[in-house]
Amino acid sequence: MSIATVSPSSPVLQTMDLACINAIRTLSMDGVQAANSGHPGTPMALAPVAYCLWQQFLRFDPQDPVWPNRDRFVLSIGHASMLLYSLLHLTEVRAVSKDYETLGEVSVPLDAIKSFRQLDSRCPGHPEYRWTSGVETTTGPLGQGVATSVGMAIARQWLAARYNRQGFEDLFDFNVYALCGDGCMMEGISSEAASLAGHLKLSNLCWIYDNNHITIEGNTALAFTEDVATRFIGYGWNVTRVGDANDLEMLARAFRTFQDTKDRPTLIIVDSHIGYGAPHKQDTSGAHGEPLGEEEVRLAKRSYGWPEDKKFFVPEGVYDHFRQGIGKRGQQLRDAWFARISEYRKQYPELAEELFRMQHRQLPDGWDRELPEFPADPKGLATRESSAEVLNAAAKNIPWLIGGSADLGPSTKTRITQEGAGDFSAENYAGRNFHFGIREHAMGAILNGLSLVKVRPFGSGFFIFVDYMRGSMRLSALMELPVIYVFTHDSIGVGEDGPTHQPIEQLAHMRSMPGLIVIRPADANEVREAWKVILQLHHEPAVLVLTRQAVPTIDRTKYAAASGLARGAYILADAPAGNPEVILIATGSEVALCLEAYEQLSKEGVRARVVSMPSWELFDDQDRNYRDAVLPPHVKARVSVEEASDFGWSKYTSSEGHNVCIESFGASAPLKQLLKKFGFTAERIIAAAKSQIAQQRAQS
Ligand SMILES: Cc1ncc(C[n+]2csc(CCOP(=O)(O)OP(=O)(O)O)c2C)c(N)n1
Ligand SMILES: [Mg+2]
Repeated sequence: MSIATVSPSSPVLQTMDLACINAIRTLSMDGVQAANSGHPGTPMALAPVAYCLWQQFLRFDPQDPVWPNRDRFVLSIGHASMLLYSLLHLTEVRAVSKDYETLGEVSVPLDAIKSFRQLDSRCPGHPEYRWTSGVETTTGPLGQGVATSVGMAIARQWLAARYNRQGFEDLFDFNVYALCGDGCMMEGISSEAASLAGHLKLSNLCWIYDNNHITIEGNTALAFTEDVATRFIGYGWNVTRVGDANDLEMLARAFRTFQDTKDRPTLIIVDSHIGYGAPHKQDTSGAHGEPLGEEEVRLAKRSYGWPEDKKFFVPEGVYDHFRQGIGKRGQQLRDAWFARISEYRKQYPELAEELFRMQHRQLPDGWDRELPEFPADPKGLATRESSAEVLNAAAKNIPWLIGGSADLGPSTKTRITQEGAGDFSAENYAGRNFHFGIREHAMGAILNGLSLVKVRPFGSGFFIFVDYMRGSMRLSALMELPVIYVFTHDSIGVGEDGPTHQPIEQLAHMRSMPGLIVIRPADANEVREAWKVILQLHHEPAVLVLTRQAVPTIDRTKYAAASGLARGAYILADAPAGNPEVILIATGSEVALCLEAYEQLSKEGVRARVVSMPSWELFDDQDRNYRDAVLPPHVKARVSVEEASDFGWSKYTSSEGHNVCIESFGASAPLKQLLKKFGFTAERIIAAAKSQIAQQRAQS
C-alpha cells in the first residue's frame, strides 16, 4: 500500500500503520514547535521509512536495548533527532543504567518529548549516546554516524568470526542500519567509510539515503549533482531505490533485498519530500531547521487527517501496535539469544567468559603479566618501538584488543605480530590487524563503532594527522568511549620530513579536549606504564604520543620509578634535600634533556628538580597535596621543556616561568641541526634555569 494515496481527509485510524507513522510525524512536529527550535521536516518525511524498518525488520528489544546481538540503528542525520525520540517513545524503549542494567522506566517519556532541547531533557538537540538509552551513537556532525556504522558492522563480523561456533552459527549476526542524508553524502568521511565497507564486503551494513534534494541553503542543485548510485556501485555496494518514501511495500522490498544480499553492503536510495504534508513548506529548506509555525502544523495535521488541535497526541492502539510488532519480535529474539548463550557458556566456557568481560569493559585476569621491563640504556629506543613491545605483550592476553593503522603500520609499529593474529579482510574477519587505508577520519569513526560494540580498538598514525580525525576523536570523548589512539612521529624529532610532518600545536589541541587522556611518555618504561593506565580506562579515550627517534631508557635505580606516570607527573630527580630552587618540567623526548641539564646544574651546586609530566590530565586529577608536593607553590622558578607550542604551559610554570618551546612551524633538516636551531639543548635549559632563579631572587 502506498500511504501517499490515502486521501488527506482520511480518518486517523484508517490503518494502524498510518496511525503509527503519523504519530511519529506529529510528535516530531509538536516537539520542535514546543522547543521553538529543531528540525521537523525530515522526521515528517522519513517516518514511514523508520516505521517500516523498526516495525517489520529491526531485531531490537525495547525491553533490553543493550542486548549484544541487537540490530543497530544509527541516525546519521542527527538533526532529525525527533524522529529517533519519537520511535524510542512509541516503542517504549526502557532506560538502562550506566552498569548496563535495564531499569523499569521508559527511556523517553512523553514529558521528555515535550521538553525537547531543554536542559536535562532526555531529548537533547542531537542524539547523545550514554544519555538517552536506545541511542546507539552520538550524531550531529554529518557523516560521523554512517562512518561509525561501518565500525559497528566490522565489529559484528569480527565477533562472529571469533565467537560463532558449531551449533552457534548465529550467535552474532546482527545488522547495522544507518539513515543518512545529503549532508552525510557530501562529507568526505562517508566516502572514506563507504569505500572501506565495500572493500570489506560488509553485507550486514545497510545505509538508507534520504534523497530529498534539500539542505540548509536550498536545493542540492546548488552544490551537489554527483550520481550517488553510480558512486556506490563503484565502491562495490548493492544499490537499490525506493521512489517514494511513503511506499511501505517498496521499502519492505528494499530491506528484504538488503537481507538477501550476502556479498556486499547495501545502499537504499529513498526519494522523499522534506516537510511532507506541510502545504507551504514541503520540499523547501524552510522545513529543515526551524519550527513549522502553529498554523502550518495545523495544516500539516489536517493533511494527515489528524486532529488539528491535539498536541503530543498518540491515538489509542498505537503503543500496542508497536508492542505487537517490534516489541514481540525483539523480545522473542532476545530471550532466545540469552537461552542460547547459557548453552554456549556450557560448551565454550572460556569464550563465554571473554564475551562477558568484553561486554562489561573488563580485562582478563593477568592481562598485564607479560608486560616488559626495560633495562637502563643511554642509547635507548624510540618510544614507538617500546610501545610495539608493550602492545604485543598486552595483546597476547587480551584477545579482543584489535586495531591497526591508516597505512602507517610499519612506521607506527602497532602491528600485532603474534602467530595467528592475522589481517582483517573480507576473506578473514577474524584478523586482529586492521588496514584502514589512508582514511584517518573514517578510522576514528570506525574505532568509535568498534568500541560501541565493546571490542577494544586502537588506531594509529602520525601525530600530525590527528588534524584529519579530530571530528571523530571528539565524539570518542563526548561518548566516553575507551578508544586508543596511538600517534608516533610526535615532534620536530621526525627531522628531514619537515614542517608538514612536525606537530607543533597538536598537543595543545588534544589537551584542550574534555575527557581525552593524552600521554607522552619519556622512555620505554613510561611507555609500559602508559599502556597499563590506558588499558584500564573505561570511559575515556586516550592518545599515546610517541617518538620516531630513539630516547634513552632512564636508569630507574638512579632516578624515580616509571610507575609515577599513573599520577600524570612525578619527581624524577630532585635536589638532595628535596628543596629545589628551580623545577624543570618536561614530557616525552625532552625529559632526558632535562636530566642532562639537571646533572650539570647539580655539579654547579644549583638545586634543581626534574618533573616528568607525561599527562596533564592524569596530573590534574590528583589531589591538591600530591600536586603541591610535585610542584610546590613556593618554588616559582620553573622551566617547561617541550618540542611544541607553549600554549597552556603557563598553567604549570605561571606567567613568570620560562617555556622552552617552538613558536613557529618546524623545518626540514637532520634532527641534530633542528635541535640546535630550535634551542633544545641542555645549555639552553641550564641558562633558562639560572635566569629563573635570578629572577625569583631579585623579586624576593
Ligand atoms: C559536519 C557538519 N557540517 C554542518 C552541519 C550543519 N548542518 C546540519 S543539517 C545540515 C544540512 C543537512 O542536509 P541534509 O543532510 O540533506 O538533511 P535534510 O535537510 O535533508 O534533513 C547542515 C549543513 C553539521 N551538522 N555537521
Ligand atoms: Mg537533504
